[in-house]
Amino acid sequence: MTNLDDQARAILRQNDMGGYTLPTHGLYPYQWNWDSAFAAWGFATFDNARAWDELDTLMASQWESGMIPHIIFHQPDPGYFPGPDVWQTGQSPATSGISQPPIAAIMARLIFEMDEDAGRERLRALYPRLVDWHRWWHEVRCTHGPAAIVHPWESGRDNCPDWDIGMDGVDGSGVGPYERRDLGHVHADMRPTKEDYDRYIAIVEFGRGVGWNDAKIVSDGPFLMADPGITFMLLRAHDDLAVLGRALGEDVSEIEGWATTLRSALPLIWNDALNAFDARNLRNGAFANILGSGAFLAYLAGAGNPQLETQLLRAWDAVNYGVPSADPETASFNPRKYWRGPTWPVVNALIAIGLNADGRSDLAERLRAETAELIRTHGFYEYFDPVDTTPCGGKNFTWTAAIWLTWAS
Ligand code: 9WN
Repeated sequence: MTNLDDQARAILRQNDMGGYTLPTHGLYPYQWNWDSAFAAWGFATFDNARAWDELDTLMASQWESGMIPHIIFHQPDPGYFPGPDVWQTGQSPATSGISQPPIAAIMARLIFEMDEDAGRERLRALYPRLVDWHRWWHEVRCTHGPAAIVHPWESGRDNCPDWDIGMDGVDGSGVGPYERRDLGHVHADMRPTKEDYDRYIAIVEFGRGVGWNDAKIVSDGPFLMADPGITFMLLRAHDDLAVLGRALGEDVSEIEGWATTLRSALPLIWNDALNAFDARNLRNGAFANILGSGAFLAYLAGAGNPQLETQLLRAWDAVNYGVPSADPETASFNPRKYWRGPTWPVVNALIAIGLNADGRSDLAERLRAETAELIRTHGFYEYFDPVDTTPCGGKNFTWTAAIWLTWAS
């Protein structure tokens, strides 16, 4: 047991609001979808029951459609914009109107396999909600083949260059005055620009205007892009959900069918010109033509290949610590700007799980060691400059603490 282990556990406890965990106090004062799934994995290293509680509170926010929203606004907090008054989804508890990377089944499998006896009944209770969420992704968001996102926030990699071509088509000029709250917590140089925010809010206003009708948002919304990151996480999550279903004695043929269909769509997000998986604007078919860290989540879904490895090593070798969120050898790279270059411990962990499964334990170990050094040097920050290690974003961050306990230490 090291002092850092103690600190990581203390961060999970401090951010625990009683059944759900905040990403960090101040900057993110609500429950976020994929943050919560990582938190559950972290809790499982020292409190198995609390891990399942975290997944329960997350899945309890499920909409009738099956969607699990990206934010659950359990208690009002003026410290975050846009809050429930902007989203106006009519849910109870209040939630946002979009989703986030579907990693809950991936984490549920990891947690279940840490203690199957303790987890079996907890999993049994959760399983139908996971299936309904995956069905929502398949029926609502995989109609073009790969997984589509209707807002950059759904990707979890908010303002990465992958989305620039889609955001170009969003008109943010009609958005009324609003006050951002993130800039009171973190320096503007590290955060998305005002132009980005105007467009983010314009997309929210569209969803609100159509009463959060899924079909209308997909057919007519201002933004629709295929996300390689979510596609690979969903594919892995389908496979893991099928494993969990079999452990419970369930018929998993429907889930296996979703996975087969999604896997057959992967050629649609392979960009020959880039020699990598790439985001795609589903309104006109154009590729983003930019290498983002979402591409490397291919390993998580068993979809790595030699060309992708060449690209991974090129981007990774161009920095010093961790896989960069955007290609360091392009003009848009910025090592401290949100998702436009920095490295995220959680993304590194997912890539490493994939690399290990692909037989590249040497690369997985390199990624672990680099991530651990960032955390050891600076503490549990949200993300880091991959060139000079500068810690960025929120501190005492839940998912960084969780990743330390489960993978990086
Ligand atoms: C919008 C909570 C979330 C993460 C995302 C990260 C950031 C929110 C924001 O924080 O997004 O969802 O306001 O910037 O990009 O991945 O889940 O930690």
